[in-house]
Amino acid sequence: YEPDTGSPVRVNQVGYLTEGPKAGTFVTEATEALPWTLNDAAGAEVASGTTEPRGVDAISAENVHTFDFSEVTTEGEGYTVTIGEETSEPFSIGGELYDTLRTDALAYFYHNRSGIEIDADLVGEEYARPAGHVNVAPNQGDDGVTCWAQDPCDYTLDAAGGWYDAGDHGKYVVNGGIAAAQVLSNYERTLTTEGTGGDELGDGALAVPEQGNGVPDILDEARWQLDFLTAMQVPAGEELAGMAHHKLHDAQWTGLPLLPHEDSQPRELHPPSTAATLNLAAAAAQGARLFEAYDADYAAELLAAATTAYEAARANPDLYADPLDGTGGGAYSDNDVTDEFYWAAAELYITTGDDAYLADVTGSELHGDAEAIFPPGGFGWGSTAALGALSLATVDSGLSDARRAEFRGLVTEAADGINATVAAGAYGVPLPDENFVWGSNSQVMNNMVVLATAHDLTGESAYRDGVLSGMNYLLGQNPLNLSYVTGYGERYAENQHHRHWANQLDATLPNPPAGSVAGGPNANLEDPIASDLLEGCAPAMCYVDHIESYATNEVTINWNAPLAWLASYVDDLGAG
Ligand code: 9MR
Repeated sequence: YEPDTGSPVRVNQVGYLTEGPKAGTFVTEATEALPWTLNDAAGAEVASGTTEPRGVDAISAENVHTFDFSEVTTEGEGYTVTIGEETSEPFSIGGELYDTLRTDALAYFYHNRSGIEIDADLVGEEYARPAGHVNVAPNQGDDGVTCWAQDPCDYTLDAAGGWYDAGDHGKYVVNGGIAAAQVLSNYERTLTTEGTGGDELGDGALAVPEQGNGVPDILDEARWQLDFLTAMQVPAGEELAGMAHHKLHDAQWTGLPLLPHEDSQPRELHPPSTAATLNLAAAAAQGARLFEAYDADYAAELLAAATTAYEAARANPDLYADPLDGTGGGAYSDNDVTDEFYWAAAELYITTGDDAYLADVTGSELHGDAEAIFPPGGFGWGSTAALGALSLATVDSGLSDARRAEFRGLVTEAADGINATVAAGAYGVPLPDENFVWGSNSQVMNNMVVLATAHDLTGESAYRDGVLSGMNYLLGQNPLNLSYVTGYGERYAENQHHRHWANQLDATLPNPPAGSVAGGPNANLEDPIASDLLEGCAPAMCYVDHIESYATNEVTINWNAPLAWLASYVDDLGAG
């Protein structure tokens, strides 16, 4: 298998912000510097320079050069870069490059809602579908879901609603919680950062059924998931009351293609876990403070769920999900919950001002350890402390100035480390070479969130530049010359692993909608297609745009959530 990598001149195929850095990569055998030209849409040369040879690049195992045309600030479309006989894909220079990405990346969540009809008026005929898992045959509903036969309970839960995790129809609390939190943070950033906000995420901004209810649409979207998360709690009076069931999914993996309402498998709750419980506590605590202004009763319900969950987790601090419980749904097992405790305590402290929660943060073995809180390979569902530190650094709370400065210092220290990684590689990826794992694009994006937050906090342009370098990588300046975001760029991923965005298998079904980000290169080749086709691949080339390659090409809520956060950030930059 030889991937079609097109032109060796690699650029961000969407484009470059007028006021930002502008760099690309060229794949060549040549070792000496080469002349490049930037051409406008009519083919006229508007700038020129010489490349910088960078040697053999570790993530592609190819000899590469870089080029930089940051000095060009003339806005336009259809620019190309030419080096010798080779010409890049066309791209724009402008300020308004990311306004549609902001809403497209968020639309992903409505598309993947469970328990509600997806309305053609909101998404178009192609993507409309009946409600999934609401107890209409052949579905079994999530409104009366029973416990797994291997770990029975004597209650059922009404856990209808929420977002489907990914290409599968499972609903998981661990990554469901971080996804909800990052959607909430996308909104919360508009409250804490100057030059953001306006109506871009407000009521009427998104294609959701709650438009016009007086609540910002992004909060309506988050609520759909928060309601599911809180519904996963073990009822009062039961053993483990207040703990959250780890996940809910089909008894067996379902095949592709399959629309949610056509799934006939039994749905089952899997045992509670400390990680899920703390994830719920953190997300619900954050939701409580953001809903306060719109629905105080709901905010109180969320806070009650969060505090109950936190107490339950303290009483059951080591209930780990079974790593072997991976039939019909992913395991999401995690045997270290110090980071979840840190995150939940941080969010509860910000929302309540109760010093006992702050003491849990500062008493954590993670406290002050930038590398443990912000692992260089990026935070994620198994490493959530960063979310707490980012909130403590950015959101107004009862913290003293000195304490606040400590958390800000953690963020900038982490961001400096990430920027060193950006500078070291010819593709400017904010991810160490050894971290091209399952969902690598989300690791890249979460590192970009750290950089962007450092920029929000300090105004230092180097942090902004690191984010934009990551954007370039995601949108085409990479060893595959491919944009990982559907509908963005000239050559983009469009066969992501998904049960009903399955056009590759059934021409009557759609491709993923614009704004869906693929998991990305995974050097561990953890699915049959990847191991068949990609053996021996260099890390950033271990990817195939094939629907069956779930380990390189899936989509999930916890990957689109940072994409949407970043889309807001870069869209705000362009407007500024
Ligand atoms: O995102 C998860 C990744 O970090 C793990 O390495 C992988 C294997 O355990 O599972 C990923 O999560 C998948 C989940 O288990 C099932 N739904 C799809 C998720 C994304 O591929």
